Amino acid sequence: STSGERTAKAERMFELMDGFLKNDPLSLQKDILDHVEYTVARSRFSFDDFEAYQALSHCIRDRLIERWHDTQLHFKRKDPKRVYFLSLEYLMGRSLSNSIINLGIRDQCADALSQLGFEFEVVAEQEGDAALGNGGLARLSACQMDSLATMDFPAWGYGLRYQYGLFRQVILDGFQHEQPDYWLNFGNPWEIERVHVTYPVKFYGTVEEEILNGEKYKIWIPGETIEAVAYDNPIPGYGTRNTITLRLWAAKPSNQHDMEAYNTGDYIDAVVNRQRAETISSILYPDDRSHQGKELRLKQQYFFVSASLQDIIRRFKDVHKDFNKFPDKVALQLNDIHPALAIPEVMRVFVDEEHLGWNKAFDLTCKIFSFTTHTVQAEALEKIPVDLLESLLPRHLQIIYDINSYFMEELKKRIGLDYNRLARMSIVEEGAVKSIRVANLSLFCSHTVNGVSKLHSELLQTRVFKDFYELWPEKFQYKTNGVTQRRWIVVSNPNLCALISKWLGTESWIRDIDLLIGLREYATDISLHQEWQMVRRVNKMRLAEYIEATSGLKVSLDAMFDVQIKRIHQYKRQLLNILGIIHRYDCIKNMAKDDRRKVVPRVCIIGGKAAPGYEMAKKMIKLCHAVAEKINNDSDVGDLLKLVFIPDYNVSVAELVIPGADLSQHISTAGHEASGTGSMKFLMNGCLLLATADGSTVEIIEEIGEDNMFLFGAKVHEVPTLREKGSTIKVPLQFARVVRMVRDGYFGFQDYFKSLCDTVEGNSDYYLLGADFGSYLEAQAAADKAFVDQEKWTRMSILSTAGSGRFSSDRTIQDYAEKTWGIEPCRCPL
Ligand code: F58
Repeated sequence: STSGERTAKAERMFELMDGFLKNDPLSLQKDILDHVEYTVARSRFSFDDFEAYQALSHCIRDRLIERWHDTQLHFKRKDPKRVYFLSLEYLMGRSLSNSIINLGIRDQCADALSQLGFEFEVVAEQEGDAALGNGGLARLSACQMDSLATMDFPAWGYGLRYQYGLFRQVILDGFQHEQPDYWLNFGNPWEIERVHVTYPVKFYGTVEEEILNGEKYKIWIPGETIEAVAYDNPIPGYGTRNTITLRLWAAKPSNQHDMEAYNTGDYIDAVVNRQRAETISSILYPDDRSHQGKELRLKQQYFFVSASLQDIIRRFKDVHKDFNKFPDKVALQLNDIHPALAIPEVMRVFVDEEHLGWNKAFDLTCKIFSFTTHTVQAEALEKIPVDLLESLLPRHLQIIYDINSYFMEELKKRIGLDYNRLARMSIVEEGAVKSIRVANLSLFCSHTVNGVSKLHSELLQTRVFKDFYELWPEKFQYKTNGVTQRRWIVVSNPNLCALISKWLGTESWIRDIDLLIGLREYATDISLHQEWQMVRRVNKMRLAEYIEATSGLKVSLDAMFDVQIKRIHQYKRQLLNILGIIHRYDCIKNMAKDDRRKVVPRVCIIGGKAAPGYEMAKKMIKLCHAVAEKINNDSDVGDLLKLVFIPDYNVSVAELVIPGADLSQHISTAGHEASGTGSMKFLMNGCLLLATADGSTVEIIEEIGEDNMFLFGAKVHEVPTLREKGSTIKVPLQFARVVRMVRDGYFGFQDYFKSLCDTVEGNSDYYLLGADFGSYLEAQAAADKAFVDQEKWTRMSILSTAGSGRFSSDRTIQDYAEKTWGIEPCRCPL
């Protein structure tokens, strides 16, 4: 069309546009009712809470889309350097409340609903969790997306759109059972399907050579092609118009028809085969330890990496003619080593498709990648069997070999012919099963490797990646994790949020967390104390109601609510907690009746999922139930001690439990928790911590001081010596006694618990439960003592919140932006 026609068309478009969607309660009501009729297809005269949730979500979605379009257009015009965050896991939880709060229209929505006869909280409860991840790493990604949007960074998240999220945990007779989480059953208003944003992803096949203009090139002739379809999830920032994209890929059968199959007449088989393609993005692996050598897992990794890179390179090429500026425009962040196939894939595209030549391609590659590791366990570092890689991605294996030869040459220049060390550092591991060490590949090809806490980084430098650190110390950084205060205070603890804003005289801390420190000034103010206690009690009430609804158990609000919620792991030592509870029970039983009056009442709350194949973790869950059964039904004990296992722990459950906790436990054996982020959420909410000096706790101590928490246990440097001592360590008598109670069948299931008891006795006590038991009990006693003094407890609680600013993901992201990615804010004008 001519330019005159185009202008006329644009003018007409403007005429037809009503302006932006309005956010006053009346406009919202109209929009909700429209969505009830036209999206949900119900009558505006009769719809229920769930339908109200659907309609409201669509209203919010419309508003998100407006801002998202503006933001994307703004980024396009400005063409800033962008960060692309590659992660196989995101634990987003619910989106409605979070979006409404970030859009700044919480009160308007609540008003609109209430005039229609609905209650906001009840409507928000209708939403299910998006649980596309396992634990800490995945929730961290979600917090970081929120911070990236809020701080106006030009960022994209990429991941997989699993059809089955993390399994639902069902407890039957005290045992964990896993049920599939088919979370898309009721539709997902928070995603936008981009039917036209699709890329072919190839697998299998052979590598051949071709000659082009006298040069030899490798070409990969794939054996299978699967289509990746984009689903965009807009992520709104708080206090800004910026709304960024989390793009998740779903696998669909490719449109390239296999004529052969159709011609032979086996139509049904051909269609069924195509349908199988979808399995690639169907299931999240529920193991949060390691995944080794599974073909489907490898396919998932490559599928999402390949689609994301095609998308990223296409976006770059829309604007730039050659690749010289690639590192100035693109930062690729590998969230752990699971997306590390991005490295050989970028090399393949540069060398085989863009014909940049090996040296230039490698130079560019090394400038764009950074990675963050989330573990201390060397055994969690992924290895890919060469056989598997060779069949699935033959060209990538060649590229990795080429990178490794170059790496070995470089190494020899630095360290000479130290063959042991060369073998240790090599990307290719020889041995019974020849395999690729993904961590070594990532270390060599990334410009930066980050740990997730100061202590974690020290362990990486001195143990896990020592060889690499000695040669390339400049690559090593750390960014202590953080969590977003938007979700973990504003959404989940609205009363505390209002109280903080009242005393600080501003809501600015929601964007500028450093202001929280201002609460320190009022830590001894009696009127703040009263209001603080009131807020905490209301939260405890909410939690007590939930406990009663899920387990039938009535708990006293005067008791200390003592919580440990996280994935179940031996190193996280839920068993230490349970043995401590048995000890407490035993003490109460053996006390004279009169003395029982001195006991500080407790409600012990444990929650978490065990990986389906993790036997010891499953036994801990059963033990918790067996002990609870005994204690909760013992009339000698009454309200002095209760034990509750909260089933199906997830993000939404955490939002309810954390604000209601008085004390929370973070009790991993020192040197095992890379960071830990649960502790940060509790800290923000004024819950006191009972913890070992592990992961980020070390830095929490720096912020709030040892006096404001209950610290115990062996320090990192003491752990190796204690392990060497093994059974010669003097273990407290009480420890032997409680383990014996379990062994002797005091809680039933004697045979079943035997192997669990074996893991904590004598030389087998790898996680040092026995060695730490004495100081654990002392810390518990100190917590009891402090709890009786409510003034002291409240002061400690206020100081915890006041000191939590350093643990906001806003600070983490600011650090990444400056020190690792080299990106700057790009704020969309209002
Ligand atoms: C967790 N790792 C760390 N890994 O355990 C925790 O200390 C840290 O705070 C958190 O990351 C965030 O940095 C973690 O969650 C996994 O879930 C992996 C999933 C895939 C396989 C290997 C473990």
